[in-house]
Amino acid sequence: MKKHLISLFIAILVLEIGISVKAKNFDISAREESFDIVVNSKSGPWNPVINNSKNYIHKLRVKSNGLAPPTIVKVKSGDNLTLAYVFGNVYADKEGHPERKTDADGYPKNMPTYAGFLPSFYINDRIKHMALIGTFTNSKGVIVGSPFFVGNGPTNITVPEGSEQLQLGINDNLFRDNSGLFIVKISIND
Ligand SMILES: [Ca+2]
Repeated sequence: MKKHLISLFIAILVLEIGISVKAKNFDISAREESFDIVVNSKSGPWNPVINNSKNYIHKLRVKSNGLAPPTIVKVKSGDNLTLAYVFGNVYADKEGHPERKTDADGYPKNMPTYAGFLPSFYINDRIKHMALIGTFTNSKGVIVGSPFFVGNGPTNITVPEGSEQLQLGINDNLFRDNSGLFIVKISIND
């Protein structure tokens, strides 16, 4: 319970002081058993410039898109991770509108999206809008293996060879109108 209160405090802090659009880097080299991280609704799951073959930002919307970097967690290949949604909601647009609110599984029905591909286009088109997505990358942010659906989880996954980062973000393609965040628990070698 105490941990959840701390997470809630962090979430409120992030919302209040507006640092939410900045990348947050978490170093788990201390090998803690588990910890909670924040994934902001404006974070894409990978950098679409570095990974241009998996671009999800329409070329006419690059400058005004509002895309923020993913939440980045340093990892070690061979580690077994469990990712689980703890709490929080995000809105694709229209903040506060009940139909635009979802947890990390994404919208329960197909809702209209804006021009361009969603990140899920490169994984599985059935992944829902605003769902939580993960990918492993090398130290420069180049995708290793395939990005994957995380959702509410829990999702178990082994860090593949050659990857040094887990990146987490949202399945959307226009980020400036998003709001909210997810708190996600990461357990390592549990
Ligand atoms: Ca949006």
